[in-house]
Amino acid sequence: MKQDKIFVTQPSLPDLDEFINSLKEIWDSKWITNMGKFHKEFENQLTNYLGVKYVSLFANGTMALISALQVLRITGEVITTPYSFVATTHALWWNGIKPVFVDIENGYCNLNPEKIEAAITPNTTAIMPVHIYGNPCDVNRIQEIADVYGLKTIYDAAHAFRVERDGNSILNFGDLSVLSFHATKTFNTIEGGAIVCQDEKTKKRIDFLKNFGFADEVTVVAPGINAKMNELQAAYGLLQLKTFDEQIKKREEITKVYRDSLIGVNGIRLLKDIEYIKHNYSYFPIFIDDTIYPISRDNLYEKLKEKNIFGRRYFYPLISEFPAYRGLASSKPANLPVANKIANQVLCLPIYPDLSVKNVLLIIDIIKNV
Ligand code: T4K
Repeated sequence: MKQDKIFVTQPSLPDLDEFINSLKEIWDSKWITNMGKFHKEFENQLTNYLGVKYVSLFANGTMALISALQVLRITGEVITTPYSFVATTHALWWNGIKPVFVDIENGYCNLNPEKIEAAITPNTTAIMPVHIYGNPCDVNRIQEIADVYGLKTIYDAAHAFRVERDGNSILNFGDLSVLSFHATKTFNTIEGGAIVCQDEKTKKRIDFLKNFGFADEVTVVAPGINAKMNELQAAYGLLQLKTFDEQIKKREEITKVYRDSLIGVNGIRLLKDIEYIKHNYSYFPIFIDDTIYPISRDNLYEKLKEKNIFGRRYFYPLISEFPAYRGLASSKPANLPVANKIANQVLCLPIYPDLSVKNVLLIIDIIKNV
């Protein structure tokens, strides 16, 4: 009998009866969007849960990224990573900003701070790194560079929900951090996102911008957009918060099984575990060196697929390889040797709270016995 399909991820959903109760309340009130009761409550609870100063909810992560650049009036050129989901760079393009790709470091696949300065020009206004797979960037070094050159820092923290460094939320670094609550993320509100900021004035500007620029009924202070999270998403998110710690525990258990079994397998590299990081175990990437491992990354990807196991090559191809961006000088493979190597080696294995250990062991068995 063929194995049921196992995808790279599967969303955890809140208890249906509890959600129906919330829906009944929304139905009775007839207040379904525009910063209602659930929106306010979800923002408050998230702010506490994440240990941050201000949270502003969005309809999705991409609208939050696009808006974050507007909030800080970023223009010209922005230094960013080619090793991410396309939305990171698309957000720049939608703002008429030129992305300047800088290579990543081998250890955690994050933007390499040592390569940033060489890419700065008089047009550079900001750095937009990504905490890829939820592993924190070198935030201190990046901030040092930003301070010297007078640049803003906007973190794409789509993967970094609840990640902490030395007991402090990683979202507290940089000018702004942007979260995604898409169905495929560790924390989901079906679609959804948020901007985390550090002061009240900025929070106000974010809230104006996500609501057409309205400051009150008759005052529009900026050319804003409609990027609000609705009441159904917010009610769903509130319920998710109740079970999130449990969900993370299950992810941690799965990570441990993968790590214990795959560490030391010839030709497979895992990301290093760091003690002072509180992880969210959002992804489990492995990196295949096919000069040592018996088959190529793509062959392993196909072999798993034959067995109904759908890993994903996040993040291949590099963003810099897509038609919209490949003509840029910074997209040249010679400028991005590490990113090119990693993109050709990576395979993200299935990980989600309801994935059984039996199925994890099955995946491991296939990988070890190709
Ligand atoms: N920045 C970064 C660094 C990001 O990773 C993302 C999103 C963003 C920004 C933008 O945030 P949002 O605007 O999306 O909030 C997925 C997601 O669509 C995308 O949100 C995510 N990154 C990216 C890494 O992955 P796909 O094209 O791989 O998704 P899809 O539909 O193939 O789903 C993957 C697997 O998940 C499926 O094979 C099965 C499972 N799945 C998916 C959905 C949608 C389910 O079981 N249920 C579902 O409802 O992009």
